[in-house]
Amino acid sequence: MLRLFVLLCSLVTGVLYADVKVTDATVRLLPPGVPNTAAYFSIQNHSDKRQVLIGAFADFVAKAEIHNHVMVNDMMSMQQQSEVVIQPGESVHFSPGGLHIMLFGLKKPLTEGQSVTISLQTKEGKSIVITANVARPSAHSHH
Ligand SMILES: [Cu+2]
Repeated sequence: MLRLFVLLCSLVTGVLYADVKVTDATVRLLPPGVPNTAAYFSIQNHSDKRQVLIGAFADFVAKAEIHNHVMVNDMMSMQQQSEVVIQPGESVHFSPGGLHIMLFGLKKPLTEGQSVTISLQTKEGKSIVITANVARPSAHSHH
């Protein structure tokens, strides 16, 4: 049983390079016709160097950006982030209402349970490739 669980997890969540690990990667499934969506995951830095995310790429959308929700004049709005720093030994959570990968302009409709690939660019010029599972918002609860 445990082995099956581990296998399923590694299929659904993501991978990594070196000492950076991505887990619980999901892309929100929205109603047909909604052009933009978002990706969420947790990223853990097991290395002894800080990791700096500076951008994202996904071939199934026109454009991907790192976003955060911020308060501007008492209004919650989203802003693109030029850097997200993950200190050695720390984790950063991308989750609804906070950091997310904004996915603009879906090239074709997503389906529930589909796997999609997103890569995160680091300041060092590396790509962290994530396999994310397409899921309905209600199917995935976050802290
Ligand atoms: Cu956004």
